[in-house]
Amino acid sequence: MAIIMHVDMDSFFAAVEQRDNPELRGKPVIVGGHRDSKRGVVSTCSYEARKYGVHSAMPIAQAVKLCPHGIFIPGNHKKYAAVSRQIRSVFYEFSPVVEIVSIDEAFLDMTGCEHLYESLEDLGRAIKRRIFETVSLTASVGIGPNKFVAKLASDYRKPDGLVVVRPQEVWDWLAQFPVKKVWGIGQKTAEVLASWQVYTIADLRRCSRETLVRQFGKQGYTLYQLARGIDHSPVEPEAETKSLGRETTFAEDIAAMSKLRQVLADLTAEVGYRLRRHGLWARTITLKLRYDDFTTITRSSSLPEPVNNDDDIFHTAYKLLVDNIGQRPVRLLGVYVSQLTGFGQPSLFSDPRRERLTRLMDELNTRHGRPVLYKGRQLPSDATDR
Ligand code: TTP
Ligand code: MG
Repeated sequence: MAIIMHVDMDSFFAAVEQRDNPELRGKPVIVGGHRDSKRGVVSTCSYEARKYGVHSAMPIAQAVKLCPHGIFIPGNHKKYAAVSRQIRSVFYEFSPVVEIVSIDEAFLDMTGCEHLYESLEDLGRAIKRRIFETVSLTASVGIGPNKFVAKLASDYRKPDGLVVVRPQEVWDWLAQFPVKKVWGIGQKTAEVLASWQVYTIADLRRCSRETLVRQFGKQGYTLYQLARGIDHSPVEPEAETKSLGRETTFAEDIAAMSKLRQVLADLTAEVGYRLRRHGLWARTITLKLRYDDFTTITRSSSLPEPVNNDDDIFHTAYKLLVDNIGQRPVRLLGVYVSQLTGFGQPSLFSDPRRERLTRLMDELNTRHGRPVLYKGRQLPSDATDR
């Protein structure tokens, strides 16, 4: 039986601020912008601020209304990234199989290591203690037979929580949760389920597999399994990433090169961002094309040096596109990168300003949890006239 641990830091950015400024401790601290910031959004806030209804992704202006006496801080992403690296090094003390999910969160596959600890509770206490010794911050830990259960468990007693769910407890424990907590259930799916009077995981178990598949397709089957606590998804360690990529199927086939170029720019921006987030460089760029008659081709180009800059990936992929497009409309376009290494360097010829710009874009996009800055080539070609 697998043993999966999920670790998630408590109110991460805000906790770092409270750690470094003792006068902020016990106070409602809101990170994301100054209180007069017109366009800022809340990155996170201390648990003291959550009592007032403030939460991540809320406009700062709204947070000011809910919590007028809050302490508003723009935040220091560089510092949080440095703390994140320290926490990661603790994860690797416990297991080599670590999947970094975000700046403050990871899954650790602990299968086979349980005998090193008196109990699973002991294991959880040990990692919490090591994290606290290393960065003086609290984390919440969930331990269960799979990723889905472990993640719910770490969230269950936040902050400073430790929850162990044993295989024989999974069925009863899961029943209470609202369906929104199930991976892949967003607003839309939740609305369909609500129209069936399905609100909790216990309710969801009353839906037959056939009903769920008919309504939601392949995802319906996943829901059926997750409702029963079944999740075989592996913990995917960083170093084993062999390739990554992104593809998109168009609602209508596209023939216009200008439109394909723009889509390609979007795809490469996302692939580049993911590469850099994982600290990886790629030697090989692959373009995938599916034509209107469903013939699919992939064409690759290997570079003399590993790259992870959007521009390098884009120019290589764009050349492949130009060389292979032919006359037929395109149904699917994809970009993949492979031959990944954990180290590389900006090429000798690259412009340091470009590297700085990339870092700035990544930082902003990470802070907002979605792309907020674009390159010109990602805009529709008619938008450049406006
Ligand atoms: P989370 O783990 O989602 O939140 P948290 O650690 O602040 O609080 P919790 O105790 O509930 O885990 O995200 C980690 C950090 O990522 C968070 O401190 C700030 C950043 N973040 C954003 O910048 N924007 C967002 O919308 C979210 C959700 C997080
Ligand atoms: Mg967190």
